[in-house]
Amino acid sequence: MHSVVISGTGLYQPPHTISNAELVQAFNAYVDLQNARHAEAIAAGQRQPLVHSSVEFIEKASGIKQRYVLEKDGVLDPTRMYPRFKERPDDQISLMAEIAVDAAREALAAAGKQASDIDAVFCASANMQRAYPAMAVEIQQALGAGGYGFDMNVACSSATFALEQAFNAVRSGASKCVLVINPEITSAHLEWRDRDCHFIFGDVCTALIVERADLATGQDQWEILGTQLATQFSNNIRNNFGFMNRAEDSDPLARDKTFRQEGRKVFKEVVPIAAAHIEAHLAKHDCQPAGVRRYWLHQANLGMNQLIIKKLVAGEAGSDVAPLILDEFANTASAGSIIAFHRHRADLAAGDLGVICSFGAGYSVGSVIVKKR
Ligand code: CO8
Repeated sequence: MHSVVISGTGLYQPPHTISNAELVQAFNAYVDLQNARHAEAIAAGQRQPLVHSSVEFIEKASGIKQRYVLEKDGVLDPTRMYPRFKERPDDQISLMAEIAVDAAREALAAAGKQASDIDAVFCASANMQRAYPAMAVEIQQALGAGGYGFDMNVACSSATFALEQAFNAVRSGASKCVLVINPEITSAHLEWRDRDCHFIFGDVCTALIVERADLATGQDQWEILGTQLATQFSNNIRNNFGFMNRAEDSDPLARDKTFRQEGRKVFKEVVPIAAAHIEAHLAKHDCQPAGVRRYWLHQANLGMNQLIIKKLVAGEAGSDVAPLILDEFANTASAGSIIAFHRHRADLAAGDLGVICSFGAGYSVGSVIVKKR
């Protein structure tokens, strides 16, 4: 078995931000339009009026202050409330692959590697732009990488689940250098007209280079000590969009064809699952939670991360031990813990231990224990 390192990371950050104030203004304008349109039915008691959103609620309930998006005008148009992307011809690179190539180039440069050094590409993300050809194969071709590629989806845990596949491929000798890439265009599958969740997500792409330690030449290397994945079925986070919709004669714009969740239940059920998962994984490596220098947690909700860190080390999220990026990026599905790792690791010293952990729909939880070399 070979030792395996993460030797480079990359981040594609979309060009537009939407502040909570902008988001709430657009949402409330949509609510007013809808209520005016259905005024008679509302007055007759046949329909409930829609209710305004508020910046105070969003910041208190989630910790999110803004999000990056690839397209802003469509989202903020109260007569539309979703992004406006142009359909691309088959001979043009897809939007998912385009942002992936950008993040991948940064990760390659950080690792001191050429695209031709890559012999596997795992495109792991909460939603895929199309069924086939795989985005991973498109990214492989656009970069000029070798080997093979495939797409995989485990919702918010896609990145950690892909890291385990990369770890296994490299340590077994099947691959030398794997690109794990997480293009998350959440704006296209968020229901921006739903007050309960319209503030939750943002767009981004992260990239990781996972390679054999004896072949790594980059300045910043993180040995992967172990990975642990778990799933447990739950309907509390769900999206019924899929290739069967047409054959089922279902409405492609129906509410269940975009992200929906029972946020309170998710919060309550996932926090103990994630904390116990991390603790058990560390125990397998004879480590105590307090011996971990940094936790790069999934970035869905400030309160969830506070509770997990309190359970693990009696500490606080948003501190040195568990940095937050969700205030700036919102929930970026599988990319959140990787953005935290990308942004907040330069100050750690050789020998320091860290844990990357994701949790989300499925339910799914994935943890990766790393040591700075
Ligand atoms: N403005 C003002 N008030 C509001 C708003 C709003 N926007 N929304 C709700 N309220 C009100 C409610 O009406 C309610 O009022 P009342 O008490 O009078 O009934 C009150 O605020 C409280 O509402 P909630 O109980 O819903 O609020 P919470 O405190 O639970 O906070 C959260 C809501 C922030 C959603 C919280 O529950 C949470 O973050 N839960 C965890 C969510 C989570 O981590 N989900 C993970 C899903 S991500 C994943 O796995 C990937 C999926 C694939 C990606 C898809 C991309 C699109």
